[in-house]
Amino acid sequence: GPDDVELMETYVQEQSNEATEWFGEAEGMNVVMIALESVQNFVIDLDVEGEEVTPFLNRIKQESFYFSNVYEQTAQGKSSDAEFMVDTGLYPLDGGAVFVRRPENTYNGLPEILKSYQSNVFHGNDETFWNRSKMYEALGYDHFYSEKDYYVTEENSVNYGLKDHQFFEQSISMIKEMEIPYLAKFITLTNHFPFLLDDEDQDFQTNASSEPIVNRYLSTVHYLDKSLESFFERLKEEEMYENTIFVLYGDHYGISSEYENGLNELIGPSATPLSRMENKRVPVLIHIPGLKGNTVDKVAGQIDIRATVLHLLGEKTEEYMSFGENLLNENRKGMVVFRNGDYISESTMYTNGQCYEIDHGNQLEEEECEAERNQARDELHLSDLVIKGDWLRFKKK
Ligand code: GP9
Repeated sequence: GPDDVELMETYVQEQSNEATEWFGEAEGMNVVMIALESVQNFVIDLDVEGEEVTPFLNRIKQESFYFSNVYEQTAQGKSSDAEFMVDTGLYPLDGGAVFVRRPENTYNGLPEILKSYQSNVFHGNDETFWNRSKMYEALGYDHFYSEKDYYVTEENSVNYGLKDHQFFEQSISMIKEMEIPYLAKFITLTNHFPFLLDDEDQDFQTNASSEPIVNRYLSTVHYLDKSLESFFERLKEEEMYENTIFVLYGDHYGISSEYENGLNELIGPSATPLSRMENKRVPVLIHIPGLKGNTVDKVAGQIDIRATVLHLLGEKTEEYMSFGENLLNENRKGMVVFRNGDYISESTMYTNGQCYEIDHGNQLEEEECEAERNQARDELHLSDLVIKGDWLRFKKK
């Protein structure tokens, strides 16, 4: 009830929300969010047989805030869990997808916080996938452009649906319809397991790995990177690039542990608990035209994206319940909680029932991880209470 809400508020205020020189840097700007389907961080700056896998991302990160040490925290809801964290700053559920199980809740979603913004979502798959159309209403989105709003044919589709390049191209006229300022969220699709591409879209083929899935993954990541490049070019042509803050994030792994050996052939070294953990990293970039940005290497999670974006937009994050921290605050603690209760911090991590030190990778006594494990448990428990009890209905802003 309302008392519990107060408890949660106290918790939220304890999170570090210090001012930084970047507070309000993007105030009033349009927000373009792009979910990068299955993009893991290892592809960034990766060179395969003399060719960059993601030349566009590698270049744009030089003029962006690039968060190089962000761990994905999704659970069974995969892509939808990533969206959920970005929009609400809450953890996904431990079983099932929160998008499917809790579409009737009140959430202080990003679209609700950004009251003066028109907020639309763009995605080339069916609107019922992950129960998106229902959940977007709960999150406060004004409109959802899904498969039925695009021109989709056999030729311009692959795997789950509309090819990314077409998806972005056709979205241009839809963005033009939006009132300024807007929040436009794009969810890409082509780089999805089992990573299929038509011959005409192939311009990065490799046998660098003995695992075909890994090779195909590199091709579809490269295709996504190229689609992003054309999207940015088109936005510039249409004068929709300036005055916009771009938020790009990888949603979850593409190469599951099953294909890990094929991955290690490319990125080495042979699998250790830490390197296996590091495979959970996804790229997060925030690009504001004309701003240099910088690279932030401190440990972070997807749950922190929302607080960081709100900070740049000049919104005081401590007013909103969230488990995220502003990633631009150098004094933040830097700890990532995973849905199964594992965690990683700057100094230690807990995974597969073992506590480890980060610097040397050696195993530690259980107690060395106990304080953080308790914190992880508390955060997950509080987040579950908020969702399962629909607490935010008491706090509608
Ligand atoms: C489907 C797409 C993929 O529309 O977002 O979802 P995933 O399988 O990656 O969770």
